[in-house]
Amino acid sequence: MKALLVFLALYPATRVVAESRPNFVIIYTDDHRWDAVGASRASSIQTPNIDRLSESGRYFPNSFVSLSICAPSRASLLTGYYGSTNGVMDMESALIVEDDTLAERLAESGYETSLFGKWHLSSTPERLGFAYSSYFYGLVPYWDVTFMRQGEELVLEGFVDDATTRETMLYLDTVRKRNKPFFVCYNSFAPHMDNSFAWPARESSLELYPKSKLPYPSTWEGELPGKPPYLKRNRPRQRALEYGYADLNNVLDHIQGYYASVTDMDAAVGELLDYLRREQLEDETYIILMGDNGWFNAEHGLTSKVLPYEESIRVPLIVSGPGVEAGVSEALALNLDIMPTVLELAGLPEDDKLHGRSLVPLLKGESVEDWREYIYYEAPHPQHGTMPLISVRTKDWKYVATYAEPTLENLMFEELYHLESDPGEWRNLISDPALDSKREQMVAFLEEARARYTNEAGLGKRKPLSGL
Ligand SMILES: [Ca+2]
Repeated sequence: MKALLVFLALYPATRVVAESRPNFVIIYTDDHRWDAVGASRASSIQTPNIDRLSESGRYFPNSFVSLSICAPSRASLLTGYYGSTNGVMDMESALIVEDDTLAERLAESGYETSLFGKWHLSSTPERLGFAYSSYFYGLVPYWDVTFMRQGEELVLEGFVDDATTRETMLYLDTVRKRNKPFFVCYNSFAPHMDNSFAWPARESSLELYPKSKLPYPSTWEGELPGKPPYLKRNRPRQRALEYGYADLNNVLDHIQGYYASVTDMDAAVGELLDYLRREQLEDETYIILMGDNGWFNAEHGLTSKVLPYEESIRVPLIVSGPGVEAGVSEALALNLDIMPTVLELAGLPEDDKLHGRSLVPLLKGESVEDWREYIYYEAPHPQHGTMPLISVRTKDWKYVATYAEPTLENLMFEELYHLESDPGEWRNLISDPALDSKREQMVAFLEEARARYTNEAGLGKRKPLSGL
């Protein structure tokens, strides 16, 4: 016994663990649509730094979020649950799960946990498991933003994502000397619109995208055939008209600003990637880059997000790190998969209540025969002018059900798209009698997902987290 005590004194548990456990850096980019990375080969966007990550890591071109808006997407990332279980289905709600967040589980097992940049939950980083944080809440300017660093306000000069990178590197300089593994959440702000609803990107980045050469969606005039009629008069379209989308020149201004802001964000991410390489942390660190939601750049004449179309719900996802086989995985991935993936890579217990699935076999380049056949998307609470809706998307098809009430009763409108032949979702095939069996299959998926992922499926007792 005495010998054991001496051993434990010499080798504290966290020290032993540190030598075998990897670090994590999650880069959660804001309003970053799937085709706004070079790896997508779907646009002329320039993201040379994120491209480096995709070349050395695994790129998931078919990645989605569970609800395409800031707070719910982040709540699902941190809890591993859909919003209808964790309670966050709009921008104001509080988390209601009592289960530990991803950050709490890692902190309890000896990880140094931290969060930098944008925060958009009604709690604080500290309360949800981040021991260190330097952040700002919600909507801010692009330049000279006031951060809250460990409870103290300070204005950080320059472009907001550059400031987030500097704060992250400052912290890593210190924490990596503690001989404990670290878990960093780096949340960009760009390419989210700034607090004046513009994209004040660097002039040098704007010049990369001359408007005369920018592609634009052929549906920018917003005729909305086959879409729920309410969309013509509600916010996603009305806001677009306020932005001047009746004039193509204004649409191009927005696409240019969005692209340039992505490039500015990419440069800030590149500084962080350079640091990790320079400090020889790459070989022991998993880097996971994902968008929190997408963004309509006038597709269907719309702006913003939440709606279940590709530009809104589909996001970039790239994972690099030890043992990750470089390449592309076509599997349908979700933001809900991040938590089980990190738990497995950190050697922590599997939690079969979580709604996502570990990507680890896919990261190794293995094929997984029983991988999910569809992703489920839910936006039951009206927000940003949307009606309650839920959707399922397989590799080739999408079905959308829009309802009159948040309880998802009184079905108002159905949509069915064949994504393989109609990736822009222009032709609603719901009335095609030849596709009745396809509709039935998609509705069956939808009902299966509702039963599995809503709170009625049973998480046991739930209560609001204290202090929210
Ligand atoms: Ca967002």
